[in-house]
Amino acid sequence: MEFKVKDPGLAEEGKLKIEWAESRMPVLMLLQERYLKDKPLKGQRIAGCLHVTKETAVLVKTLVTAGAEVSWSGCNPLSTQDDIAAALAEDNIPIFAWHGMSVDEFYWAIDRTIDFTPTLTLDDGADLINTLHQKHKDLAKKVLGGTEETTTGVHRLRAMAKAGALLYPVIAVNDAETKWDFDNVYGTGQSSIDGIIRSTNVLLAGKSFVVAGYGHCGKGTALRARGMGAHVIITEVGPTQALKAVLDGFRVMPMDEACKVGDIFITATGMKDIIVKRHFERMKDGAIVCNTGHYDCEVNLQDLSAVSTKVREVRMSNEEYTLKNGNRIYVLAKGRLVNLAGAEGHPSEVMDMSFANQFLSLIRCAKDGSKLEVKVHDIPEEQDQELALLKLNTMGIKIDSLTKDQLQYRDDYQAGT
Ligand code: 3DD
Repeated sequence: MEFKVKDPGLAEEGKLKIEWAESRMPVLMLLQERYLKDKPLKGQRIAGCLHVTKETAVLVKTLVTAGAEVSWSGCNPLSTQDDIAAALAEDNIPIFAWHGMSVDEFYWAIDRTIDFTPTLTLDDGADLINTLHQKHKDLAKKVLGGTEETTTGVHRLRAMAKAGALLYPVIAVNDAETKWDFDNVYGTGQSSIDGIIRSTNVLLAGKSFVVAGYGHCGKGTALRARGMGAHVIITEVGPTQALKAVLDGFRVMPMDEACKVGDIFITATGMKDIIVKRHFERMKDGAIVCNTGHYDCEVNLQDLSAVSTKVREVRMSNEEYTLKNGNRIYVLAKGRLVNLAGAEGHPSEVMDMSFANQFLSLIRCAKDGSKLEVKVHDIPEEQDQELALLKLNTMGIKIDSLTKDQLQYRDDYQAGT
């Protein structure tokens, strides 16, 4: 079977959205052109496990343009845009992804991309790499290298490497500054609000908006919610993160207090059981609860079901739980990442740099994979600076540069007051 998507008839719609993304991803398009002739990925077979969105489609087309053969699955059962999947299938990409997959179907799709016997892997959350290592060790040993897109995935891979379980080198794309300091902050900030608004259309201004976790994603979401006039409350377990939130002007309190005052709750921690039974039982009637972390473990829906008498879908990606105490709580995107399961994910402009890092990292794996140490590698600092400069150029923004004299001064440790 060369592909499995929800409806191949959606391809035309998907193609238009992909064109839209291409027009707003100038860095990736520049790199596509730069490597068109040399085709550095020629002979490479790339298995990808990453949200199927219009931006991902541009990355897939870039990999193919650089000579790779590609097989693809989504990295979340609810984040696939079916029209994009149809467009990729029409472009003869072996893609196995549709919105609303079961967990079994999700792993069935990953297995299809492994059947493709990849030489490189591209992952978002490490489910592909983990499946390869758990179930196909023989194939994993033939992989030259891989890349990992997200914070949670990099954590998992660093733990695997520490346990000596990693079988090939992986590049932590998430840890590139031109990824985490843009995608995680500005991307998640905007796309999470987008997901909440598409699923509820509530007014954010004046609402008590509780953000669990003040990491890059939580910080970006808190900033955007404040910009929409919400009264933002932060919950945290990290003293320094909590202190930053206080000094950034946000109220900080434990979830046990925030649950009583919040109108809207969003988790962005990467940790499980952030909102649990005792919180649901003390929430206001009509509270809205969602998550923007990679996995759906942050909002404990088993706990919510245990204190509810009924559940019904009241609008797309929005389920109303009626509690035994008579209150109603609205859960968005079934507790999965609301920005992708409830909307279209981050805007193209910010995915432009995330995916430029993916592309350059896969080229590095193809070229040096066999020589790279089997561990989690960081992106070179020069790549970050080059991509940021490229991005500025595409925005028509010029910056200063140090003179020879200043460069000398910078490195002259004897220069004092
Ligand atoms: N992610 C968010 N928006 C996305 C989009 N438009 N296309 C593909 C993936 C997208 C997830 C990324 O933010 C990934 O970097 C992450 O999960 O950290």
